[in-house]
Amino acid sequence: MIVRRYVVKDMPEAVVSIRKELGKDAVILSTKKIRVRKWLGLRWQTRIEVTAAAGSDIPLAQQVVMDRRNATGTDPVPPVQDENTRGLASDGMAFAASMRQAAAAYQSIENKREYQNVERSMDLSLVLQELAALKTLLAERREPELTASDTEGRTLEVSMQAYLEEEGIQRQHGKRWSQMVLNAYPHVSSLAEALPLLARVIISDLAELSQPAPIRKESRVVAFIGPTGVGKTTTIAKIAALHVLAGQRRVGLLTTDTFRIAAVQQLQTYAEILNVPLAVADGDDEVSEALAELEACDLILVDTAGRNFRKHEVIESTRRLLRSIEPDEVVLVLALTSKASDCRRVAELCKPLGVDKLVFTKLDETQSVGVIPDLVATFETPVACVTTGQNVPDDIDIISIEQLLSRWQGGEEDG
Ligand SMILES: Nc1nc2c(ncn2[C@@H]2O[C@H](COP(=O)(O)OP(=O)(O)OP(=O)(O)O)[C@@H](O)[C@H]2O)c(=O)[nH]1
Ligand SMILES: [Mg+2]
Repeated sequence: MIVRRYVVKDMPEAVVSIRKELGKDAVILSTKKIRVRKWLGLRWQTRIEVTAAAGSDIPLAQQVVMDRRNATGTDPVPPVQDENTRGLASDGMAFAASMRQAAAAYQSIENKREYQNVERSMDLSLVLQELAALKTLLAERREPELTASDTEGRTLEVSMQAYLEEEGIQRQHGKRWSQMVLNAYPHVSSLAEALPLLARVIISDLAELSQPAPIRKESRVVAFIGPTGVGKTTTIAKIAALHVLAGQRRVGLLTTDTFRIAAVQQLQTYAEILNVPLAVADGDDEVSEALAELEACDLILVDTAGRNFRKHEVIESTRRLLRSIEPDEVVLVLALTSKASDCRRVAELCKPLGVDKLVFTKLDETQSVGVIPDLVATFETPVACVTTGQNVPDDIDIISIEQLLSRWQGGEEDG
């Protein structure tokens, strides 16, 4: 027989702990009110000390509660302090009431009622959490057909999915990729072991799309679109600088961002440093004229104003703008510091505009890279490059998803 002592605020709390630790057949042997010191010993608070037991060698719970006698005559339960238990378990009434309270709370979770709307004390919400955990535990135990290794596999699957979700990967992919690891590597037993395998299955699942897709040699006009402040202009400056340094192509810059004060100035500064021409188009109707100014260039990088693509009119005006630019490639720039769900939404809204490639900026400001394979898989769009800081032209990488996911193997450093 196992005997445990609990110091709790009320009986529902005790019932939850006892059930969790000693099982559903545990019995309460004694209860008594005690006073404990709180707040660095400055205040006293009343608590209930509950002694419970579990094991095959104890009699029925009710008997024990009602009699409050040692069950076997040999068990080590301390003697019940009658003067303190009065009004609690001595007549079983208060205990029964507490049990009903706990059962009602349990039931309310079971029925998935919106308990947020019901006014509850902090204590009760703690009990509810405990009960929910207990319920999950019991539900898992209720599946006799699961073998130990099945259970292990499920736990690992849950850990993998939780990890991927935390990384910014939506559930549908997380589930599929975790399952692929378990199927392909049935002997894997820990998350640490599973992470490189997850990276491996993601890369094989993405196939060609996992390779970096820099601007194609044949592309002459490349337009960059994206939400405000994600780093479009800075990325364009970095890409322009790389091509200028490579010396293979005559680079020109075109900006259509006349919305923001100093936007033209920003690109003008880079153009001057790189010694490349800059054309400005103030509206769709000026685009062809601006492109004509850059006739001598064989790579034209087009900067656009950061927009809120959640607005229908923004999607429409971007569509008109792109139609006038007639780009060979459209690159959607997203910042890794944005919420994964927001990136996903923008990609979803922009994909119909003909997005060919993705660029992810601000890798230096985050540890999470999961949104990259997530979006690549969802939109079947490869990654042109990632950027890793504010320095032009250094902070840019044309990198594969395999290299990006190597971070999951504990190789990455903070900051
Ligand atoms: N940490 C970090 N900051 C970056 C990166 N790329 C750009 N930035 C910074 O992000 C800020 C916005 O960059 P811009 O290039 O002006 O962004 P944008 O998308 O052109 O902005 P709008 O044109 O206003 O929509 C600047 O402070 C950049 O220095 C990056 O990879 N890492
Ligand atoms: Mg800009």
